[in-house]
Amino acid sequence: MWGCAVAVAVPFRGSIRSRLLYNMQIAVSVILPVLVLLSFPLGSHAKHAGITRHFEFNVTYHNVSTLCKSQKLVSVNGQFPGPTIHVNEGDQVIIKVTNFVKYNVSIHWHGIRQIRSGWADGPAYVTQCPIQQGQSYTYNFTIVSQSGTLWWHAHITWLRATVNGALIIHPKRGAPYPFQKPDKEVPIVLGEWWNANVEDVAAQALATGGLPNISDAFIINGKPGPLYKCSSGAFVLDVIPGKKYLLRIINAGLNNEMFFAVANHTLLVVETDATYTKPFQSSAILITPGQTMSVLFEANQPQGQYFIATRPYSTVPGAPFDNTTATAILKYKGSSASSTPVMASLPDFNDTGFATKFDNNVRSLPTPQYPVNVPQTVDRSLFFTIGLAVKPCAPNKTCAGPNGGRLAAAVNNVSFVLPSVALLQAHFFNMKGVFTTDLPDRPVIPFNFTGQPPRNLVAKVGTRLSLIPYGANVQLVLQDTSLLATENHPIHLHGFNFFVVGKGFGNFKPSDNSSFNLVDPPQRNTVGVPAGGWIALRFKADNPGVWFMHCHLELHNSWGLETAFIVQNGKRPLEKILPPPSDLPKC
Ligand SMILES: *[C@@H]1O[C@H](CO)[C@@H](O)[C@H](O)[C@H]1NC(C)=O
Ligand SMILES: *[C@@H]1O[C@H](CO)[C@@H](O)[C@H](O)[C@H]1NC(C)=O
Ligand SMILES: *[C@@H]1O[C@H](CO)[C@@H](O)[C@H](O)[C@H]1NC(C)=O
Ligand SMILES: *[C@@H]1O[C@H](CO)[C@@H](O)[C@H](O)[C@H]1NC(C)=O
Ligand SMILES: *[C@@H]1O[C@H](CO)[C@@H](O)[C@H](O)[C@H]1NC(C)=O
Ligand SMILES: *[C@@H]1O[C@H](CO)[C@@H](O)[C@H](O)[C@H]1NC(C)=O
Ligand SMILES: *[C@@H]1O[C@H](CO)[C@@H](O)[C@H](O)[C@H]1NC(C)=O
Ligand SMILES: *[C@@H]1O[C@H](CO)[C@@H](O)[C@H](O)[C@H]1NC(C)=O
Ligand SMILES: *[C@@H]1O[C@H](CO)[C@@H](O)[C@H](O)[C@H]1NC(C)=O
Ligand SMILES: *[C@@H]1O[C@H](CO)[C@@H](O)[C@H](O)[C@H]1NC(C)=O
Ligand SMILES: *[C@@H]1O[C@H](CO)[C@@H](O)[C@H](O)[C@H]1NC(C)=O
Ligand SMILES: *[C@@H]1O[C@H](CO)[C@@H](O)[C@H](O)[C@H]1NC(C)=O
Ligand SMILES: [Cu+2]
Repeated sequence: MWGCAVAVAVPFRGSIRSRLLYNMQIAVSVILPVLVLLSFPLGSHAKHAGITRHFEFNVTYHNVSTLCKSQKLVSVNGQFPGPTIHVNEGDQVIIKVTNFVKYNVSIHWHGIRQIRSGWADGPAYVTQCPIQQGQSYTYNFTIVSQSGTLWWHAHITWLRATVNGALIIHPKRGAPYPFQKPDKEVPIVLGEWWNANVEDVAAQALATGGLPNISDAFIINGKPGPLYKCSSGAFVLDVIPGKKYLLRIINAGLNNEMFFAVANHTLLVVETDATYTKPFQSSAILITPGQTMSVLFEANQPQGQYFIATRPYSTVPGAPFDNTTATAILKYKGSSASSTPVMASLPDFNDTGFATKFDNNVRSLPTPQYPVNVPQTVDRSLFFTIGLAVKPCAPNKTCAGPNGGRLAAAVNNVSFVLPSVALLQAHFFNMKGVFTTDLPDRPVIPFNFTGQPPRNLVAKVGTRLSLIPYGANVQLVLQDTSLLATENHPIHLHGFNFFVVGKGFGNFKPSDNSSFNLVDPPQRNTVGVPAGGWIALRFKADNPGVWFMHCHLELHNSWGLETAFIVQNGKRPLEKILPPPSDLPKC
C-alpha cells in the first residue's frame, strides 16, 4: 500500500551535539523506564534560570508487528511511542524536525502555552504550513509557569496515531513537587491501534462520508498486552515493595476516551494537564484524548503480578466502538513471570456516573508559585453549540452519511474548513480573503439543544473565527447538541489553560452561573463536555496569536468540529506576537 515510496531510516547515532541530546536518547527507552529518572540530570545546573535544550526529531518510517501483521508506520527517530522530551520549567526548547516521509507533517507541543511564540504551536494550516518531505523546521519555545506531564503529536490528518510521545516538564531545578516525592516516574502513553495504515482508514471515511473502521486494539506504551490474540507483548513495570511510583499518563488515542486502572492499587491524582491538583484517590481514572494526568501509587500489595488496564468510555448508545482492553503488567520484584496477573476492575463502557464523579473530584491546588487566578468578571461571553451535523455530498453523488449526505460536525452550526495557508500568517501579514472573524457568539437559531433536534441537519461551512481583544476575560459555554447523537466531546484549546468553572446536563441556563466555582476550579487544556450537557470555562486572553480550539476526537476534528480565536496584540511590547522564524514552512 506504500507503493514505491522511498523509506529513509535514520538510525540513532550516539551523542552528536550535546550531553542533553544524549540524555534524551537514553530517556526514550520505554523498555527500561528506570533509566528515565537515572539519566535525567536534575539539579545539575544553575538553580533558577532555565537552560536551552536541543532535540532532533526525524520523522521516518518504522516497521512493527503488533497483532501479527507487519506494518510500516510513521514515527519519530525510529521509536514508537516517540522520544520522551524532558525539560525543566523555565527552559528554552529548540526542536529541529525533519520530514523523511511522503506525508506532510507538523508537530504540536500539546498544552505548552507558547506565550507570544504561536509560530511554534504546530497545527497545520493554523499556525504553520506543513513540513513537506525533505524539509526541516525548528520549533523554538520557552516553558513558562507550567510543570507536569504534557505530550507532543503530529497535528495534520490522522498521523498523530503513531507520531506522538511524552513531554515532561520537571519543576524548576531544585524546586520540589507539592506532593510526596515518588521513587520512580514512568510515562504511560495510551494509544489506539489499527491493523491498517491509519491514513488510509481516515481517507476512506472522509471519501465515503460515513464512519471509519474502528480500531483493532488499544496499546500501552506501544504494546497491546496479553488479552489480544497474537499480541506483540506487554509493557512491564517492575516495582519494589514499599516504593512509590508516579505514572505520567497520556491519552494519545484518536477517537476514544479511556478508563484506566491498576489492579488492587488505589491511584492518587496529583496533576492534570501540567497543573497541580488537590490530591484525590480513585480506583480508576477517566482520561480523554488530549488529556494528561499524573497519578501516584504505592507498591503496597502482596508480591505478584497485577494488570494495568485501559478500555473506552463510550457515550453513544448503539454506536460501534472498539470494545477491547489493553493491558500492561505491574510486576513485583521477585514474583514469577509465569503467574497470572490479577485482573483490574474498570468501570463499564457506559458508566457516565463514574465519569461525572471522577471529573467533579478535580480541583486546582493554589500554591504561592501557582496562584489560581480565576477571572471573576467576564468581558466577552460566548455560547458555542458543539455536535454532529451533515454536509452535502458531491452533486449527483450519494454519500454514506444520513440522507445520502456526509457526516460532519460543527461549532454554532459552522463546520470549519482549514484554509490553504496558515491562519497565523494570514493574520500577522494582513492577508485578505483567508478567514473571517464572524463566528456567531451564540447560536443564530436557538433550539432545545438536548431535546428533539431540528429536522434540517445541514451545517454551514466556513473558516470563521472569533476576534478577542488582548487581556479580555472570556467566558465560553460549550453546549453539546442532540443532532444525530449526544456525545462526550473532549474539547482542546491551544495557547491557554482554561478554568472549568461549571458543568451540567441538559441545556445551560444563564442562572446556572450562580453555582460556578470561581475559587479552585480545574485548570485544563482539554475538557470532556458531558454527553447531552455543557461546560462553562473561563480564561484571560493574555496570549496574542491565533489559537485553535477543536474536538480531540480526531474523527470529529476531521469533520469540522473546530474554530480558532484571534487574540489581538496588546499595547505593550511584551504583549505582541513575535515575528515568524525565517525557516517557517511555506505552503
Ligand atoms: C520495512 O520492511 C520492508 C519490507 O519488509 C523493507 O523493505 C523496509 O526496508 C523496512 N523498512 C525499515 C525502515 O526497516
Ligand atoms: C536525523 O537525520 C540526520 C540526517 O540523516 C542524521 O544526521 C541525524 O543523526 C538524525 N538524528 C536522529 C536523532 O536520529
Ligand atoms: C529562539 O527564539 C528566541 C526568541 O524568543 C531567539 O532569541 C533565539 O535566537 C531563537 N533560537 C533559535 C535557535 O531559533
Ligand atoms: C475497513 O473495513 C472494511 C471491512 O472490513 C475493509 O474492507 C476495508 O479495507 C477497511 N479499510 C481500511 C482502510 O483498512
Ligand atoms: C485484589 O482485589 C480483589 C478484589 O478486591 C481481591 O479479591 C483479591 O484478593 C486481591 N488480590 C490480591 C493478590 O491481593
Ligand atoms: C464488550 O466485550 C465484552 C467481553 O468481550 C462483552 O461481554 C460485552 O457485551 C461487550 N460490550 C459491548 C457494548 O459490546
Ligand atoms: C450500559 O449498557 C448496558 C448494556 O450493555 C445496559 O444494560 C445498561 O443499562 C447501560 N447503562 C447505562 C448507565 O446506560
Ligand atoms: C446531475 O444530474 C442532473 C439530472 O440527471 C443533470 O442535469 C446534471 O447535469 C447533473 N449534474 C452534475 C454536476 O453532474
Ligand atoms: C428540551 O427537551 C428535553 C427532552 O425532550 C425536555 O426534557 C426539556 O424540557 C426541553 N427543554 C425545554 C426548555 O423545552
Ligand atoms: C444551520 O444553518 C443552515 C444554513 O443556514 C440552516 O438551514 C440550519 O437550520 C441551521 N441549523 C442549525 C441547527 O442552526
Ligand atoms: C451571571 O450572569 C448574569 C447575567 O446573565 C450576571 O449579571 C452575573 O454577574 C453573573 N454571575 C456570575 C457569578 O458570573
Ligand atoms: C503538502 O502541503 C503542501 C502545502 O500546503 C501542499 O501543496 C501539498 O499538496 C501537500 N501534499 C500532500 C501530499 O498532502
Ligand atoms: Cu467530538
